Amino acid sequence: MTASRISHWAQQAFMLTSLLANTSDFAAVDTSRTMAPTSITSFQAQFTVAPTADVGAPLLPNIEDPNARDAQVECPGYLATHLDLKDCGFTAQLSLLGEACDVYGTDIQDLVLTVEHQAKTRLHVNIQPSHITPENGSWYILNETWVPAPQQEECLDASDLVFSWTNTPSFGFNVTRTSSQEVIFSTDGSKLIYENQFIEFVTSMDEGYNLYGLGEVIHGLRLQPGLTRTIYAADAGDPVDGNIYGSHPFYLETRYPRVQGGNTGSKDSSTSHGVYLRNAHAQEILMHDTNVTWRTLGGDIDLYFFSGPSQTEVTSQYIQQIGLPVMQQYWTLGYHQCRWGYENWSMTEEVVNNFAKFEIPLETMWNDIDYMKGYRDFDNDPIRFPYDEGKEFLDRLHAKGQHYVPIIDAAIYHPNPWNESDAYQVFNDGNETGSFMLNPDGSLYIGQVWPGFTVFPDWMTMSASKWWLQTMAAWQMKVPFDGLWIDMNEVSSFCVGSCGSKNLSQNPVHPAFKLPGEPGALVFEYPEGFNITNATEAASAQYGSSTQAAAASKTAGPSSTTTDYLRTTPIIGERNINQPPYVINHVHGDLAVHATSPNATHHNGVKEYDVHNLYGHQLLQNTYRAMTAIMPGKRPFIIGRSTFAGSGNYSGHWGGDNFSKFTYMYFSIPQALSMSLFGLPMFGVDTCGFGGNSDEELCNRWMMLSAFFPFYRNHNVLGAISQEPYVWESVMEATKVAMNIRFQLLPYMYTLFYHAHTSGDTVMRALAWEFPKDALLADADRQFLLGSAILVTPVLTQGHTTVDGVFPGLVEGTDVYYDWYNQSAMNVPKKKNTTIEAPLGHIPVYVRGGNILATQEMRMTTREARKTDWSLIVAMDKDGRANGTLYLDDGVSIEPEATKIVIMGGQVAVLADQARRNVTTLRVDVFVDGEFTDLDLPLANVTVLGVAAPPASLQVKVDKKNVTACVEYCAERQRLVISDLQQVLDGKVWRKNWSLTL
Ligand code: MIG
Repeated sequence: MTASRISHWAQQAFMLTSLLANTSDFAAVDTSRTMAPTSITSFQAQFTVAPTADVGAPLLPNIEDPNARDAQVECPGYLATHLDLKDCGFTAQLSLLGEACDVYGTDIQDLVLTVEHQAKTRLHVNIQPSHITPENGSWYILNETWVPAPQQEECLDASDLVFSWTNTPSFGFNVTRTSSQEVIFSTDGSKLIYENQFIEFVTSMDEGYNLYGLGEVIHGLRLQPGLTRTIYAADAGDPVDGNIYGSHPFYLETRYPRVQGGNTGSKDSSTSHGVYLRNAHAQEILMHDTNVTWRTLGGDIDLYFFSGPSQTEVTSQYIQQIGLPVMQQYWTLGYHQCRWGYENWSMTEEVVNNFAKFEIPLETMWNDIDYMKGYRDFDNDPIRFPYDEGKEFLDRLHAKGQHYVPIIDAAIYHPNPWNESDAYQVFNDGNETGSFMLNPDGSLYIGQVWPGFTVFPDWMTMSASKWWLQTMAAWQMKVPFDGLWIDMNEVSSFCVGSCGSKNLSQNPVHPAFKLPGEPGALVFEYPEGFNITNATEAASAQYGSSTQAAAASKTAGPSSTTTDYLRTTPIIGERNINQPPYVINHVHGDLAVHATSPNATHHNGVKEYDVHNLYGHQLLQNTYRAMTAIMPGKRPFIIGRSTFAGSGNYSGHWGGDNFSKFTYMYFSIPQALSMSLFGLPMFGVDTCGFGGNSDEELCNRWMMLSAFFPFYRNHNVLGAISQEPYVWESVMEATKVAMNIRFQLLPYMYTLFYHAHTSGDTVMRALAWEFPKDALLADADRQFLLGSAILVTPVLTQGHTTVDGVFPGLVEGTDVYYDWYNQSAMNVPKKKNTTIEAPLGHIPVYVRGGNILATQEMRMTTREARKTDWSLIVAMDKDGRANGTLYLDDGVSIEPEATKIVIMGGQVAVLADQARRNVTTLRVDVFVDGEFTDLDLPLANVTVLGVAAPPASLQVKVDKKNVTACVEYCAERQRLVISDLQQVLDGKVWRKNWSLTL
């Protein structure tokens, strides 16, 4: 494995993960502790696929191969000639500067370089073969239909990014940001390698560089030298540092000014830029101490540079090009309950009822693959999830303002042609319309997933889109869902190649591994420290763990010294797409393992090899289109697993199969912050953990932490002990405390989504992005901000009752913070890192001075919460000022009939009264723009934080007229509360502009 800074515990987690991966995606069940019965669907009489079906060729990843050829040493590089000036840039020819090296493919003699100054802050550099013909044709150049290409905008003389190049010793180029006189990208002194199955370019970096992005990966926010980022969509249960579900070939680099004697307290901001390689092939980015080496297995070099110069600007420049995040419906910000193992309608409804009984808000109930008949999409199990019973349940759910989201898998069951009772109309419809992927010989590509042997929709045909829409629309009539959860879209297949082609008579087959809960399945682990916090339970669980360890060591495989690895020698002019000569460090080894194989063929002739990373994205696009047709005018709510650059334009995302470990609770923060960079703000992870059993302490901490993530869902693997928030009393109490804050912040979160949706702002933010001068925050990822106003500092370690955190700008005197709970300003600590009391059940949350939050109250659903009175929290900055924005609309429509933007400003001033005592005057101004009126509810109270002296008068005035209200000043907390305001403004707070003075 690649060395990384992530310490000991993370590496252990990785070992755990890879061991579990050997037994499929999840661990197994200790039946003695199972609270939720496992799925009833029986496989007993079925044919079980041999485990060898999912074993590929033995391959040694290139980065671990001591004998790997080094293209930089062996290859000649290129020479640029025939410069041709264009309106906003130029083109040139690149020709091979010597004999071909053909290291991992066939060298291309002639290339075309195109440079375009697309906008003041964006430069486009493209290199591709000069002749692309079907004969030499190994290039799949990414089609703009699938992934939009940023376009030429204004043609400016003075662009911020300048391209320069050299031919000595071979072609290399620099990108310089003129405003800061910085070279932000430089391939100078390295060689360009361009082969049919291997492209390499190298950019030099300053030591200690700060690089972010290049997802999807389970890693700290800042990526360190030594790490190799492999990008190849994989159904893999969150292995640390490995390639997982999504593909985001984009990075943000931040440079801090060098200051004598340390970096903190610089007067100057850091500068940041972004680099996007618009390429969907398997990629590997090697992070070395002083360079970053980028490799890809095909396509072209299609680079976009974003000049920033702040992190915030880079992100929005990038997100605006790949596609702005979809606006979410308001209710999607409510709480979601899910698990694998809610095995029938009544069990599902019982969970809903439990939430009501324990008075815990529940917005949305989810079902996993349990609801399906034999794991077939769009087909409910007639006994456990019949349609009529479901309709009645969903009617009751909807009447209470709650929602329903079921799972949909990517693969479609292929019925057994020799068994009439196995018929499956969804398959027939898709098959008749040519909607499924093929083998190179034109026959159906048949892999294997949960239902047995399956086919895979071909998103490169229009017929698949149509079939998907019609099938989904028909099913929605039977199961009136409100959103969809898209799983397995990497696209996952449990066997190598078209393994079902000759075996359909065996269908439905059982997967090669045991499902959790089946006899012989492995035993679940517990979170770190479980043996301390749950001594009795731990003793009885111990037998299980040792069984698991024994089983795991058996599956660990032969040691690397004895393995004969397959090495592919490139054949000139030919591509070997099944075994490419360059071996990426793929978590599943062979590209064909646990996914459709690279030779799976689309109806337009394109091979999966060239578009594998797009499969998930295209499925999300098609689901979005289908949902807009089924529910016209409504914003589709989709949570998808495999994503590509731009998927946020259609969908949200969850973190995939994490584990019930404190380690994974920590990783949820950097994963979320990376998703912010990728334009996927609707993100959250399986709260309390997916794989393994959770426990009271972990679930308590996690339910509180996730309350501050945009997507808030508790989800659990089949067979693990229950982990709904009411399972443990302390977890329930903690959940309510955190939810109470979340509900108050919902209007603020929704407003953040509006800004994300309209201008590419982020919702969850890294500290570094809000405080760009402070180099010490470059890798801060154990805390985060929600927008610019809310700082969250969670406990992420087992057994701890305090947490060390920073209050950026507090020591420096630029910022103030107010404790959410007692509303007092934080004292300035002696050192930056402050130890904060955080017993179980408490999550430290702060309001950053300078912000005004418009809040509402907690109710059991967002529908009810939206009917509650408004309040303002006015948190003053060090100069006694604050401001804020509120966005309002119907919370549902893609194009709302009316919207409203409220701008709020506040100010306090301290002056001496006649008795020479210090007194405060207050002014709050509200400006209203827009016609939306549905939420014209009363203002209840205004809480002003950071008021150093008592008010000069107790007479509140609104628009200069005296009004009746209560005024309370608490000197101890420096807090002023104006309450009982319901009668003022005719009880309609956002109807028109107003100002309040005191
Ligand atoms: O291979 O549908 O990530 O959330 O519970 C496992 C069953 C399939 C993987 C998803 C997980 C879901 C599970 N699925």
